[in-house]
Amino acid sequence: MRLLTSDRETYSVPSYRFEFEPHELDAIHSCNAEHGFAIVKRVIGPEIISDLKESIRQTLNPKGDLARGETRLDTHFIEISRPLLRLLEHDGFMTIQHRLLGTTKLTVHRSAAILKNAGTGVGAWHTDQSLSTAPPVDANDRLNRGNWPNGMWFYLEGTHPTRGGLAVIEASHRADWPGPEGFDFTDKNRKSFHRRGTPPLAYGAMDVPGIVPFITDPGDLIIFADRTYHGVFPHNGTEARNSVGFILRPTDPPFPVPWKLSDETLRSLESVPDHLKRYFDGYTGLDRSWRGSGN
Ligand SMILES: O=C(O)CCC(=O)C(=O)O
Ligand SMILES: [Fe+2]
Repeated sequence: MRLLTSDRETYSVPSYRFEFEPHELDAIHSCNAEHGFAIVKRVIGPEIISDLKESIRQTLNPKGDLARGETRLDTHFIEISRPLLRLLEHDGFMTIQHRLLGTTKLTVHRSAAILKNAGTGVGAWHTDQSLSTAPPVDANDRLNRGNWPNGMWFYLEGTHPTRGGLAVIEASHRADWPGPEGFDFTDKNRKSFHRRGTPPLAYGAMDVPGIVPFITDPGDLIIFADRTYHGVFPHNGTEARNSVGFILRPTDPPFPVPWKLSDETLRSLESVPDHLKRYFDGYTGLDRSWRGSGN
């Protein structure tokens, strides 16, 4: 057990290895399968990092008016970001995707850019996965029903508990995970958990048993499994935090969705270079206005 000291608290972190070099494909896959997460060091270099940051700036903060404590999110980033699109040509990144997904025939599933300024509070604990068996309520609920990793993130300043860093709970991806000791799930779909005896609201403190706070460098890839629970530390740093998520899925079997691609999405797909078009075979986009009948 190593001890990690952040500004206010000291955490113990796992003694097993969870950081890998890009070529350690089997170890990356096994770590994610066994513990629910893995970090791959130095996947992308400084040029791609700065291109991605610039692309986030143009998309989320073109006027430079991001307020202190503000977070902005874009969920169709692959449709507007050339640097993100170019990751589909990046051997190191794609080889990891191939190993995790078990095939080279891949489709873009979803993408995100997040810009989080200093002064933001905790991002409450949750799983991205929809564990509902009812019909989906919205597009996120539909898209988050696959068994591929839900976390494929680059935190472009690196991540650290003192400045909006990501943390996961080890082994929380397992179907029989009972929740952290002393906590109950908030609802039947297990979206989050709360301390037993308190109201069933998503837990918003970073003192959960099993927490693994990440400390990464700018080019590192953070992987977590479909169901892995994660939370975000308050951002007590000085600079805005840039992160991008890029999730692919096997092209087969098809992943039908009940909404249509928007005209805007169709237009942006036309400008995808021919040799990358195959990654958009079955691309669904994300219609934020679509509502389903589930609950
Ligand atoms: O902003 C982060 O660090 C995590 C974001 C997240 O968990 C999500 O978008 O589902
Ligand atoms: Fe999440």
